[in-house]
Amino acid sequence: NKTIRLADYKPPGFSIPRISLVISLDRHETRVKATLDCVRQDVTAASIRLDGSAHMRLAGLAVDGRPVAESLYDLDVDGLSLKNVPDHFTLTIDTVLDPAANTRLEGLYLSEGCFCTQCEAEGFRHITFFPDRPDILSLYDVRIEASREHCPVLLSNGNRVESGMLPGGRHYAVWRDPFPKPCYLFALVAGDLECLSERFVTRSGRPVDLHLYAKPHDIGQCGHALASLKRAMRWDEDVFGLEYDLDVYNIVAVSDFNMGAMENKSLNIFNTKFVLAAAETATDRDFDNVEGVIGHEYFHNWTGNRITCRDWFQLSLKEGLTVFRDQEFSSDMGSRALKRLDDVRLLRTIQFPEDSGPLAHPVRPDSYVEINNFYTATVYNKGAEVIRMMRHLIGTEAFQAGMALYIERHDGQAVTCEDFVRTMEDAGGRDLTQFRLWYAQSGTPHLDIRRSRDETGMTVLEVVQSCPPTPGQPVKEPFHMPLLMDWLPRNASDRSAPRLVDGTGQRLEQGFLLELRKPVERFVFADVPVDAVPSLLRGFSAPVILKTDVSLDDLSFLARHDDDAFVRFEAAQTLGRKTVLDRMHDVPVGSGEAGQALLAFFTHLLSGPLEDAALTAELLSLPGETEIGDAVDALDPVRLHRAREAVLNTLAANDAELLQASYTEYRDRQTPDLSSEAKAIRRLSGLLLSYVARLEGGAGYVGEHYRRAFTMTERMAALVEAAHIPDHAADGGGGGTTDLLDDFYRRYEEYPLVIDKWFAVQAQSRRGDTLQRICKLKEHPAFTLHNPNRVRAVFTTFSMANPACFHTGDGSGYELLAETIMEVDPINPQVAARLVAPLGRWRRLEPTRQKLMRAALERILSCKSISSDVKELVQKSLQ
Ligand code: B3K
Ligand code: ZN
Repeated sequence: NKTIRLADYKPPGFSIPRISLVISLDRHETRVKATLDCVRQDVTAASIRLDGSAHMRLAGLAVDGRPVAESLYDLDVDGLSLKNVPDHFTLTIDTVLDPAANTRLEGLYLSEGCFCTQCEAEGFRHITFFPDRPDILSLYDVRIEASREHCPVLLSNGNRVESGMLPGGRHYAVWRDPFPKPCYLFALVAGDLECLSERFVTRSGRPVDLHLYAKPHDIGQCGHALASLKRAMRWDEDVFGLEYDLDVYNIVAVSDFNMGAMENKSLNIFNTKFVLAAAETATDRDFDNVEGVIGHEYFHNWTGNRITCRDWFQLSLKEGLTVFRDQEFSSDMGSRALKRLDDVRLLRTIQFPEDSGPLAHPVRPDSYVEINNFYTATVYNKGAEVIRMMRHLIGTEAFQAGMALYIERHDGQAVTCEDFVRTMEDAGGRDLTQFRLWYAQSGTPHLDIRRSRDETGMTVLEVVQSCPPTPGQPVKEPFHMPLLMDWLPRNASDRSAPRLVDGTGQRLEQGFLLELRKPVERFVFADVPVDAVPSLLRGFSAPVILKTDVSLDDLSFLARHDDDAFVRFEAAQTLGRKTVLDRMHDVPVGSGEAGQALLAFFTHLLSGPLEDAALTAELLSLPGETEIGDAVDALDPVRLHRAREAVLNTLAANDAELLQASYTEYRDRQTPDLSSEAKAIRRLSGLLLSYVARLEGGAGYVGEHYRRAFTMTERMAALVEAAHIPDHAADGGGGGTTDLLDDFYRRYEEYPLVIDKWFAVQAQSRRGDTLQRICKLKEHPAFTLHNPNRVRAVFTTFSMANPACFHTGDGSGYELLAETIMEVDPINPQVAARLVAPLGRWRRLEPTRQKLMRAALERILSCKSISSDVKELVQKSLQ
């Protein structure tokens, strides 16, 4: 298992301007004939190297039509080298594959009888021998042959240029893609699928046929995805001036898929989870996720496909940028403020822990063993934050001009993150030399901000930045970053206008945009009212961990009055965080200062008119255990869990009547539609239910909520609560775990995505016997280790979203996860590797759990046939 390094990058020795594929599909014996037009680029390259894999058989090799003697090529487990080739030649390669045996879901495989492919990052090498790297762009011509009965639909990239019948009940279709593309964007689908179609007319008047393919029983749930696609196409034209470039856009939904979706040129392949959505079977969040992922894959057509990555170290070039684009899209389609809070939460619960643990890596990694292990929250979500910070620093207008310049300069090329930053630098007329450290340095920076008054009455803000060591990077250089802030007068009628008189920054509409560059920066303001409260890191302007000297009193003020949703939310979260930590150190909620402030804030929120239901739901939520635990040394997660539970119970009891009244009010105001108002009301009533469920008679509310549910959002809100209630505590009114879970299962047996939810709520349960129940779920007839969604529903949920259960004191949670990883690994190494991260968190834990967790990792490592995917992560986790 070799380490690949960015420093070793070399341009390809040969280009392959054209490739033609003839693929004759068969479940067990698919034949692929590849014809490659090869042109020497590097005169010193004597031989051509083609990547391959042990999962296919080489059945023929010819140069310019003449079979190559065995002595003239070297075949090994991961490819073949062909010596003494001419400057320009045609290479013909025959391979034979067994798609039905492909459980790795990489390359060509079967999902419920439908042939499909996944080639990013390095799946194409499992289909034919090829220099499998993103900087080789080729024109594809693809002929697919298959049984007419089993595969009436035959799809590949580009346009269908021919089709017809073949003897023996078979037929064929020929697809030609007019755009050169890297092989990771190749795709093929063949199966018995139904289709939902629409037409989109681009702003320059070109009609595009949109087709969404799914299994016949799923097609009724595809409308929202198709409508989302149209919105995404229009949005990219309106916001970035980017138009779709082909006559057809196909999306196929399959149940067995390693990731969310894949942006193959004009033939996106999706996990059904991000396509199917109907109010009875999908939650509001599912609807939003479908829209976001449909948008994401569509936006890749420009940022990813037309302009692609030179090598996989540049993955964030397309992923960070495309996540940024999909976030903007979702913000424009729904609520910008709420979308930002969701994105911040994801960063804090997944990316920050990654960045402070053994798997920390820069947005542009310098080395990898398995590239699939680098499709991470750091590359994707921190990558998007890096783009957003650039926009803050150069300004929105310059950023938009930079995007246009990027497309103009690099369309049709395979480029680097450096190329992107240089374009932004040119467009903004700014030097981003220091800013580039965001691509190279890992770790989450910490900001410590203090305010003071100097002798002349000026207000001084001192900002100290630091970044803890991460693997391979013991010492960090300071980052260049935007800190958006403002001064909030205590008295709303105060008309004073603070001015920045010293320090780099400018006054914008949303506040002061301060620029940090040095380890310590001082900003001096004039005309700041004495009692003004600093509103810091507005909109979460940089992905940092913030520490301030803002008092509890000021936090209470910000939580009530700030006009920036993030700052408001963060002030409330800080009160919550402090209260939970106090409680963990045995300070009763009602007697600690933070606790008192939190209780008062809750009462204030619940007794006033609730202006914005969705934001109120956010303000009434406590930060999660993972997020709070991330700041605790020698953590005992069970102790933290109990403390947080105690705080929640106290909050519920303290405002029992108000909660019950608000809950009933909002429950009764629910309507089954998908308007943002209806969604906000469902969100708040679900949150309120989680509090009233803690009160005397709570199970009754839960049962009632479940029975009255019109939408999956309501039903799930109830089911999540029901799953926490131990059997014996149910009130007989049918609010208990077993009744509702059984009912749910019976109702939705035919809907795998809903059954995933059924598995997940149980894996997330606070019940004391959850671990035993998970072991039983593993034996359930509907459970399978072969379907990634199902594996994640149980094991990602349990290990990432149920700390108290995962971290049981005897280490049995760790063992269960380790065992599962070892079982999944031979089936699907990518899915197995994605389960490893929680076991890498041992350094944060108290000594006993540290030992137990390390033992679980050692156990995996001692397993003889472990994949390189899992091995890389386990080894790093142990370091
Ligand atoms: N680009 C794909 C991810 C492919 C994952 C390969 N292991 C999905 C996306 O980011 O759009
Ligand atoms: Zn992507």
